[in-house]
Amino acid sequence: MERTLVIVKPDGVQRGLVGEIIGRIERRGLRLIGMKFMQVSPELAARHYAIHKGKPFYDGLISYITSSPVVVMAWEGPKAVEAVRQLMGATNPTAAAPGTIRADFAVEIGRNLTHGSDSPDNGLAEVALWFQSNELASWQRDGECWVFEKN
Ligand code: D4T
Repeated sequence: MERTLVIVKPDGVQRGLVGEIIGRIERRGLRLIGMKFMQVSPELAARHYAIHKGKPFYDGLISYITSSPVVVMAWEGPKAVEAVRQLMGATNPTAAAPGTIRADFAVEIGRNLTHGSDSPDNGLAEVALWFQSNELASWQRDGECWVFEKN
């Protein structure tokens, strides 16, 4: 069972795409275990994007993610990381496959609507960075056995 952190970034919230994005992940069959609506602090943004510090797009990335509220979620399931990355599409929306969130709703890499963890290890680390353990629910969706072979 993997965990992945998903962020509906400020453009997704401002453009009214929260329900659309959550709906696609929900319909895929993954299990939502945590969700909050929040304004991201510069400190949290810097920790989340620490790997990009020093890159030319870093300052723009920090001001974008802190510019307006986001919806942050933790999702769980077998291959959850890969499944969410596939739903989102490539980082650059014009390189994303048709039918993905970024191809369907975005055009610019700096306004690409969503974040999804890029590996199972980062999924665990990012969920731990953004959520306290008491903000995560341990539960099973009814009918999950029809999506997950083992749970
Ligand atoms: P996130 O982390 O937001 O899900 O994006 P990805 O995992 O798909 O892509 P990433 O870590 O390589 O980039 C993080 C974030 O930086 C923005 N970005 C990236 C940008 O504005 N210009 C760039 O040239 C790159 C590479 C977009 C996503």
